[in-house]
Amino acid sequence: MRLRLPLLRALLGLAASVVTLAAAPRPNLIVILTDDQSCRAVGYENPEVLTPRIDALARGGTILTRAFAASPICAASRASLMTGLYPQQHGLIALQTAAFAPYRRGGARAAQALAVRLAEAGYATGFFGKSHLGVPAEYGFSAGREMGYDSAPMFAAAAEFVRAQRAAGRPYFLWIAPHEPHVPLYPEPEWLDRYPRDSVSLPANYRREPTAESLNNQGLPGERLHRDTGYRRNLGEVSAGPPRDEGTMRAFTRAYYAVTSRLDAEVGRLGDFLRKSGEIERTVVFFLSDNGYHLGSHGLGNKITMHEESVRIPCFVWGAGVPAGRRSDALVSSLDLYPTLLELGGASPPPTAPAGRSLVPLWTESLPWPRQVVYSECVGVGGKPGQGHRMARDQRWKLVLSDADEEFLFDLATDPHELRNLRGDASAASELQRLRGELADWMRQQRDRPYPSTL
Ligand SMILES: [Ca+2]
Repeated sequence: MRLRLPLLRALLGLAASVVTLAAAPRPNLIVILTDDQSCRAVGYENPEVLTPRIDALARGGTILTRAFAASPICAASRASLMTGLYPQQHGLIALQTAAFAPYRRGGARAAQALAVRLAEAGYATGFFGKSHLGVPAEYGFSAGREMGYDSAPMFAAAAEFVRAQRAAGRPYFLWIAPHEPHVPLYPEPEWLDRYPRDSVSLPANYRREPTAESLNNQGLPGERLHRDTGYRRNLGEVSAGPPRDEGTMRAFTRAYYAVTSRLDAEVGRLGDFLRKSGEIERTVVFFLSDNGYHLGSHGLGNKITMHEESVRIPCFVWGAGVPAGRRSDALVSSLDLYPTLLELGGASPPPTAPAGRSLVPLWTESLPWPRQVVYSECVGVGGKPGQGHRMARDQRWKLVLSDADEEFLFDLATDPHELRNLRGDASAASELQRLRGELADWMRQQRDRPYPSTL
């Protein structure tokens, strides 16, 4: 009998650890994904825009100041969030929603879908807002629906979903995707009036229209200068695309900020509910945008380019276990959301390894964040591969390669507005070589076209 005691103890110990694991609290997971929100449209980066509620939530958590979209275009970016893969891996390289079919119910890659993974891990799943990937129920969400431009009923339905899951005692994964501040911009007077006419400033790199460099090609042949003039339906018929004089650009930005403030009130209402109900103590909230927005920088509207204004996104994390009042300048990709949520939710690994890395160590460990270079791509605008740009960016330098075989190298420490291409500058030759190597390796992994040998 004595001989068996250690075995018994070991078994008891094992049983206890299994019980501990099973009882470990898993947080509820909420993602608030805004649409086309520039980093100029969060008050914690730009005091000119009034987002007091978003700012308060951000300061109550950890702000990720160097977060980048895997692709600065709506559907490709959203498909990356839902699959954990770069566009050239998942196949939805621009806006062609049909390319997401393999990730829908019955599709060959359906098990990769984020909501499917978390549902398998025991989470109730809910989706409220803009999908751009088809019906959310077909890619793993069991509650909610695609909803229109009015974010008030969207946030109300999301709060109702939270109440129902609380009552049922189930952990939940909630995705809220408001349309603001995507065009068309029609702010009500109560929001517009908060911004005195001509009060908004223009970016330091504002231009009336873009230069002809391929860097500023927004991807659609023949539409380089007028990518989104189809969106003249904004307040006062102001165009979202160039050319725009200073007055027009200010009027557009004013409307854009006003709808952002309207959204801010809804986000704040949800934040109040989570805090006052105590729900936030067992919930982690991620706030991010699917891409940035030009707002006249480089003479552009829209996004789609590898400029900072287009590819860098507002992003913060708030809630259970996340330190308050912190800013991190770690290089983060929107692709990191997927493995982060799987880790927090205790989900099993997906069929295809995610391209990002879990952000949890950013707030649980004091180790240095290992990523030295972050990548983004937008190579399929117009529905065809081979039109566009890809980027390798480290903490200081950015290299962009266009499909016209042009390279652009920026020193963000001395040129944060990306106005001087140092590609031919001898003093930056070693940086060019280094980032070329990084980008060429990454392009091989993505099965992108080969790095041009002539460069
Ligand atoms: Ca978008």
